[in-house]
Amino acid sequence: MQNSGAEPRSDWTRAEIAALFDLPFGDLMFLAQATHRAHHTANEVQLCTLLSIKTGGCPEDCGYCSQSAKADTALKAEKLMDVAAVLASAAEARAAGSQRFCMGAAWRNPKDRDLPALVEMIEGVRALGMESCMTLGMLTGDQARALAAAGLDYYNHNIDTSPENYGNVITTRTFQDRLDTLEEVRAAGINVCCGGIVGMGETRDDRVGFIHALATLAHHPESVPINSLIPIKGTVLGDMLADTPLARIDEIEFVRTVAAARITMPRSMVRLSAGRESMSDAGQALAFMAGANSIFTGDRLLTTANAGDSRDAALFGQLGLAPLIGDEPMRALAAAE
Ligand code: SAM
Ligand code: DTB
Ligand code: SF4
Repeated sequence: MQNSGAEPRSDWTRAEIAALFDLPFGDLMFLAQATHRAHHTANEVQLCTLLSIKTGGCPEDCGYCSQSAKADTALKAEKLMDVAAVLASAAEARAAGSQRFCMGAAWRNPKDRDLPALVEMIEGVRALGMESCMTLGMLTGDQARALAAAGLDYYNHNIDTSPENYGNVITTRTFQDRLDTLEEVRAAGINVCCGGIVGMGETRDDRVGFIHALATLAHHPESVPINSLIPIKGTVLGDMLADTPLARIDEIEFVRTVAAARITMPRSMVRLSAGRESMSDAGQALAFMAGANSIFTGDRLLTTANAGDSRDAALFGQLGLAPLIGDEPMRALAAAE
């Protein structure tokens, strides 16, 4: 196992990752916990909050997403929110203890004319003492540099699944398009948040390929969100899984994926992301034991319900988990209050 001083490996083979998935569950959890404790403070979980700053009407055809114009959902397309409303929502999230504010837009890519408002949002979130994160679709190098200059801390851009399965989920862009934007984000000096979804009817081998693609990036993403598909009526995958409920992923297999992310990307924050609302408390507890150390808080994700603060507070109490207070400015703010 790697110790916290060594550079994390980027030379994982698919066979090695498949072997992790194949371990007896107890052995996999033991390895994941040991890795977790060598690199992170045990029992601390980072709290992040999401806001959809531009909802619906997206030209991409991601099979899981309620916001695709191709999905037959009741969601109506909205315009980019006002800066003041976004910052009011960020202040609320901060008051509820959240450390990071993640702003998501249903775009294939932002237009340059949107940048001034996005810059104000980033500056405003940072002025509240929170980390800023955005997910806006594909970026050009110039756009990434403009967001970096505004102080954007993280950019979320998921690879979602294995390279082989990508075309079964999304046809309006390629896996390589995703990697290109990730490179622009990294080159601009913004921290990378990149993960994906399990439970889309993919194979175990696809889950291995998904973790392999992340763990072999030259520089591991600082944040790795692992989403469990929320099957939304009117989306391709939501409707497909409604017809074949047995295709839904079981919690143990989900937890194996979290553990594989933890072991192969030891320094990254692994986020137990979408899907917590329908997960059992025991399933979430196993995911934390497998090395997940970040969640989305609050009642909503982007367009769907989240577990909610009161259920989370009860679970944290039951499991002895505490919110992670991240960097020095956040610690100073917390101490001053
Ligand atoms: N439009 C931007 C993009 O796709 O890069 C950002 C927003 S998009 C909603 C962010 C991520 O949310 C997706 O990459 C996917 O991993 C996750 N997501 C979207 N719908 C989901 C669902 N129904 N269940 C689980 N995860 C979902
Ligand atoms: C990520 O990996 N998960 C978040 C965030 N990045 C942007 C989004 C989850 C969305 C779940 C479905 C919805 O609420 O529309
Ligand atoms: Fe658009 Fe993002 Fe939804 Fe895909 S996941 S349809 S890019 S909002």
